Amino acid sequence: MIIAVTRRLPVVATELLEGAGLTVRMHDADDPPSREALLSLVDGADGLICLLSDRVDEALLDAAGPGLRVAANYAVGLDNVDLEACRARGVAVAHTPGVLTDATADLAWALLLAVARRVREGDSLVRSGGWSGWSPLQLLGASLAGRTFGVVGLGRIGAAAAQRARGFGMDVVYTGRSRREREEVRLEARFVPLGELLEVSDVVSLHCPSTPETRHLIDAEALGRMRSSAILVNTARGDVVDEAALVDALREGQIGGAGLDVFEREPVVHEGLVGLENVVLAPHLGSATVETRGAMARMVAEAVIAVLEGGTVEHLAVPPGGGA
Ligand code: 8YV
Repeated sequence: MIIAVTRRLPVVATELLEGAGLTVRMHDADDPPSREALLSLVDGADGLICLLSDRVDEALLDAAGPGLRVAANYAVGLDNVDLEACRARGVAVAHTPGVLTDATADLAWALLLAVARRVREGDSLVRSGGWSGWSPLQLLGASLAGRTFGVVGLGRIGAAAAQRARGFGMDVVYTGRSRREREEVRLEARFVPLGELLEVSDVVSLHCPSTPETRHLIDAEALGRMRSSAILVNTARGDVVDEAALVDALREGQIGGAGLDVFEREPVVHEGLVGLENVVLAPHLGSATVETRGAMARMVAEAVIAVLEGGTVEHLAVPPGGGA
């Protein structure tokens, strides 16, 4: 049986798949395949390991043909996969929740600290040779202890980011589709409507999935409700924020700064963001630790093997055969 793998992954994925007697057909590169190359890669495959940059839609399922039984997305987010199309064709869909929680929460905090303490500007100053010594008023940032950390989406990653906020002595408020009462108690977090969260938070950290409801959740109006000193952190999905409105808000000092790991049209970044001082930009590094990417590779390979062998898989968005 053939497993199409759309990118070079940590080697454990290939080892597991080949160890199970499967043939790996890999797009053996760090750059994504063209759409045409992707469609030919999946032709006749029994299983697919794909990335969030690969659109798994009707056309791809057509190109794969009726033998395709499982698609495992190398991500927790599934916004690139047409789940209903997979279900209708009996293609199981797996993903990688859990193993990337801490890595992504750490990255949210890396961005937040870098913005709050002006690490990027300091680094540039030192490297440029223009640093003539420290001075009492040089590159003053913002303290976080005692301030309010606002979480949009208190799922696994949002809760892990909030836990770090508690460790930094911050108060936590959150919003989301539903209340998370156990997490509320554990994190001493207060549930508030989005509007109130935007108004009371010193940091707004986004951890919701990309859905039609969350697209441009943070638009010009939402940005206008935030504090002029507030920092926006996005490690979720780019389209949760209206990037053009964010550029305007940052330029006009409506908010204090932003730490962004995700963008509306990756890998294209709004050129307005690149020129701003109070912004730190990362190239979608949320899950990018050696340990986490290895664990994700193991998880997708094991999911593919389990579906093809009729075993059980922990994290399925669509069950084998499309479900009942
Ligand atoms: C990416 C992510 O998959 O899991 C997600 O939803 O956004 C990340 O883990 C990863 O960075 C590979 O692109």
